[in-house]
Amino acid sequence: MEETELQNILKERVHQHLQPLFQKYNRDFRDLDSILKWKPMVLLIGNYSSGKSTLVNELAGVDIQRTGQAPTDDAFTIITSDSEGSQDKEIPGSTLVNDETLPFTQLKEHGEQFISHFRMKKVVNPNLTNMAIIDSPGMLDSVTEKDRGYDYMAVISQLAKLADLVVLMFDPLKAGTIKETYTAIRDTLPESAGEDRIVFAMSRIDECDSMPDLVRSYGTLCWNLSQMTGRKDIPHIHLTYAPESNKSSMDLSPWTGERDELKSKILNAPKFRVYHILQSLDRQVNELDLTSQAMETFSHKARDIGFNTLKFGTITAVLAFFFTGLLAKLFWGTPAQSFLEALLVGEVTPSHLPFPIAGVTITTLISWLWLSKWSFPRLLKQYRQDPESLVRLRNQYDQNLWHKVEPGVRRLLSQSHLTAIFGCHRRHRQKIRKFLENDLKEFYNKVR
Ligand SMILES: Nc1nc2c(ncn2[C@@H]2O[C@H](COP(=O)(O)OP(=O)(O)OP(=O)(O)O)[C@@H](O)[C@H]2O)c(=O)[nH]1
Ligand SMILES: [Mg+2]
Repeated sequence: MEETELQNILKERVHQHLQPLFQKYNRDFRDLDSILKWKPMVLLIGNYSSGKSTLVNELAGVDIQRTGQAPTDDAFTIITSDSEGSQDKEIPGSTLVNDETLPFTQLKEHGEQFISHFRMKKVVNPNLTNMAIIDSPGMLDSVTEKDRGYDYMAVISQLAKLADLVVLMFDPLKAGTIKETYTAIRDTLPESAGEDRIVFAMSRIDECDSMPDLVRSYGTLCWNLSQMTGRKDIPHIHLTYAPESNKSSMDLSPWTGERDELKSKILNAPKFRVYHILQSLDRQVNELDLTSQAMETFSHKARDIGFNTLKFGTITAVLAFFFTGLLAKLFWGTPAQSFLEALLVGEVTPSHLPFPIAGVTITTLISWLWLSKWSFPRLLKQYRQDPESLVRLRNQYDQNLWHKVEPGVRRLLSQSHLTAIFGCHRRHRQKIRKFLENDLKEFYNKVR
């Protein structure tokens, strides 16, 4: 089955079965919704002047992006082609963030400054009909978020979540020493893109004077990467150069294939699309499952205390019905004949009923107050302080998921009322489990 067809089926199922449950548990559906929309994407990020736009132009087949030494481009540009073959069409950020059919509506929150640095350019290129490449402003050392006027790292993070492949580009002159690159690798990317979706490249290797110079640059980048990622193994770094800019006197033939390999990885990104959606779904639906598990346990505990109060309340109400009149007679001498005495001699009249009815009303009221003002609030307080005891965390994966969902569960608990007793979380949870165990597996098998 074709990827686009699979994506459409997935989209329909997710909207039909999961969206209402995301809403029910107050979970943000927008990330999932965004990646189900539109076409596959590749995000190009990295140091300024590392050759991102040069690579984009090569892939697009036209010089659509401005290139130059020094930080050249300060915009996020989506390059794509459409089936109508519209060319040289530039769509401004304000249109992109307001178009519900595109996955960029969430970016609106970054404000005017960002929107004016966001655009889409259409080219005519069959390779880009079913995908888009996002060229980004180069990472710098000196700017602060304030200088850019928007939260650059947050934008990178959101785009990396959407992208099926993130290409991180370096160059030999600044082999990983840029502050923003450091932040991206250390904090931003691990949150938004799995390791398997990140590709590392060092371009402009033709600018190395000699082989020892290249080896030194490569070594520096490896060292810096290991410091930033905390990984012991060094990921594959594509050493590449733009053939038309080649200034080297060295023999670069051993690396001629690397640029082709990088380009083919980028152009093959649509193949990872469904897998990327499934990975996101897997994580988010498991988070939803953990949330519903916590709420199911809470409802269960609330039902337990509700049931106990009902049991105790019923017994005391029955006792109160028979004995209130007798007790009143013993303590206050009224009524002259209690309901129980009248019952034993078989002479019950309506005049014997006020005391039993009063007894039942008072015990019912006390039971209700006990439940609503004491035992339920106490239960709520206990789990608000320790929501983790509502779930069973079997392994590190569950622990990580819990870390993400805990604030949401706390919020749900703080909005909980006595009606939690009637919560039908078990049914919701069954639906979620069914999606994880049947639908998701079925799709994984299809893309395998
Ligand atoms: N020698 C050489 N020059 C290159 C190579 N790739 C790009 N350049 C040149 O390096 C300069 C920077 O390239 P860009 O493609 O503009 O780099 P960028 O990463 O898009 O830069 P910003 O948009 O400013 O972040 C340009 O003058 C390119 O012509 C290469 O492989 N070798
Ligand atoms: Mg550029």
